[in-house]
Amino acid sequence: MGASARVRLHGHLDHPAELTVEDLRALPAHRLEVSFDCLAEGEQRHGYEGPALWDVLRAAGPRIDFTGRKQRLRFLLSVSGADGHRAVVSWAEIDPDFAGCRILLATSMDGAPLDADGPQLVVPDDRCGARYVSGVTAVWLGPLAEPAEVR
Ligand SMILES: Nc1nc2c(c(=O)[nH]1)N[C@H]1C(S)=C(S)[C@@H](COP(=O)(O)O)O[C@H]1N2
Ligand SMILES: [Mo]
Repeated sequence: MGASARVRLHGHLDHPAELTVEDLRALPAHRLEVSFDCLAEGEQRHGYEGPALWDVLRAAGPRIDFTGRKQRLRFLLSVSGADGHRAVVSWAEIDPDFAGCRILLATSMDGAPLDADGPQLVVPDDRCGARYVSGVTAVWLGPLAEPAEVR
């Protein structure tokens, strides 16, 4: 890993960007103490600090029609880690008009900065730790296409 990992924000955005962890610190930071269950390691407890994924995306200008409330419901985020681990978050999960979950892109874990490794997705409402994608390299925003009809 280099001295400063970068996160690529891409997809349906007016301002796609490549952000360092330091860039993420320009947004309002939240602190969360969380616990989650790992299938392999059992219960884990960590303290995270970083911006809300919602604020990161809003700053990148999502190409979503916000005039009504229905148009945004087909959008999702794909969050990728450096090792290929990947998880989907639906737009409605982070949108305050819907679930409004306080999902973060953490810039530090247990007080240790994540500049070299890249930020970590923090999903405090998840019981399981598998969506806590670490070493995030990319966040893609886009609509889910109409699922193919089952024949
Ligand atoms: N990039 C990446 N992130 C990942 C994983 C992974 O394999 N790759 N495993 C997940 C799983 S299964 C768990 S339980 C948590 C464990 O986080 P911790 O090791 O910081 O406690 O990380 C998650 N984040
Ligand atoms: Mo896990």
